[in-house]
Amino acid sequence: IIMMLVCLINKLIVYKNSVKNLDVLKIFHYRRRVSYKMKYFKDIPEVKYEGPHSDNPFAFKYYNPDEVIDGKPLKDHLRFAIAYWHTFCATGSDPFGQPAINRPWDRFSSPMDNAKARVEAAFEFFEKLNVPFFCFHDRDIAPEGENLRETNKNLDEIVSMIKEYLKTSKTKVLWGTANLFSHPRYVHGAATSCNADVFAYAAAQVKKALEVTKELGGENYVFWGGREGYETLLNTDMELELDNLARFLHMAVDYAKEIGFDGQFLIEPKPKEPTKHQYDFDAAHVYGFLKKYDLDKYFKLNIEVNHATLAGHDFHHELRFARINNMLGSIDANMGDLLLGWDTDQFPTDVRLTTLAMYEVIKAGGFDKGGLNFDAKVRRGSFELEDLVIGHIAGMDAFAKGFKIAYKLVKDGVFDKFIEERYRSYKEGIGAKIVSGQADFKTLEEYALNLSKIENKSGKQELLEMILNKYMFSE
Ligand code: XLS
Ligand code: NI
Ligand code: NI
Repeated sequence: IIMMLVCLINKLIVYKNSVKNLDVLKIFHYRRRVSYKMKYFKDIPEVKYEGPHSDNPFAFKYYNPDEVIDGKPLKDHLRFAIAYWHTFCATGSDPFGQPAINRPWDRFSSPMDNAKARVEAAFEFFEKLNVPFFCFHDRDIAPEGENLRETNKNLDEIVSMIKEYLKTSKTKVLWGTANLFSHPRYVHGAATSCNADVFAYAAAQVKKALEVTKELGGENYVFWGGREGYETLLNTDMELELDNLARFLHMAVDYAKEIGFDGQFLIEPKPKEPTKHQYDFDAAHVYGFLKKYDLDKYFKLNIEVNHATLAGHDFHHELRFARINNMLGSIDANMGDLLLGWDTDQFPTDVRLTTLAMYEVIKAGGFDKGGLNFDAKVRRGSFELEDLVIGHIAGMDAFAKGFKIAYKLVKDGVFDKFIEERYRSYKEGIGAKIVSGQADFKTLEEYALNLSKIENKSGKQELLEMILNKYMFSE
């Protein structure tokens, strides 16, 4: 037996030396992984609903996925998704510090082996939390190769692995997207780059990402304009860049039609970061852009909390704008720190924020293809594996609670009744004429000249905030 062992080790050494870029240990790991399947979250129990009195950090307090509200289980109202990039790829590195978070699936020297391990970890995680969706960038799931051909090959390999998992998993794809911002080729942007070769490369990348999203059954496809913006107007042809961005999006729409991808296209506004000025500044900017270029019928918006606050808006404002223009597609659920001027992507735990957000979603008739994607990451200091689970539970609970409060607010017509009364002057008399288009400047002047007194009523902001608090804390 000893002789046989020595012989085997010798053979392995010879093999190791003969295969470039591979090491024996890696082969062992890979074999073991395929046949035994490593468990990354084995110390964490499956997360279940235990109710508001539970002290268990690994239990839902407010999110009971099967609780039926308005004829639909909560899980279908909320459509939670996990963001592959933050949860499985982020390492806690920031402009001041190195990676501080060690993820056990990053255990190989080859990026492709790590990508495979990440898929295993991801599906184990989805199951632990019983979450219905996930979202991904092409580069989160598979690494870049030496050239586009090799990169696409990497992607195909991982996509077929994910497809296998999807066959038995309860978790599906909410949306896919292409990372058009990390690689140095995108230094001046992608569709808005000054370099036509980069435009072409980005187009090829989105073409592939659309194919892959379709193959994985993705319900939406997101465009977040990673570096589509500028640092200084002194070197920027803004007009050409915006025209090119529109050309790019039209090509995406055409190609989706060609391959029969019927997912919803979404644009995710953000005002700044990484560039000084991002073209997709906020919901209103994007809406104007889409209208100008005849793209509005193909796109909806993916509104992110932290991006709204970076633009100087409440999240509530962005959602309201999207809703009244029939553009509310999906939500990137996170939260910023109002004292910081950047996209901190914290887990959303502020129930007032989630209440007002779900209020808009309910008023919009709920999600169609969209959902609540946790584009959120644990803090650099929260580096333990369990923090990932806890962060998601906290976010899911906050949105579930917010949904329930908002549902009551809508059902009781609390704000609707007030608003209706506030604008009553447009229901009759001169107001009705204004609204129906029967009035013009001359008739209005005649009316105003004969007005003896104008009476206004209080806007009652404090009262409404008091009522909102009552709904939030009365359960
Ligand atoms: C970055 C964005 C990004 C998009 C997907 O700020 O939020 O994560 O959601 O590309
Ligand atoms: Ni986002
Ligand atoms: Ni963001």
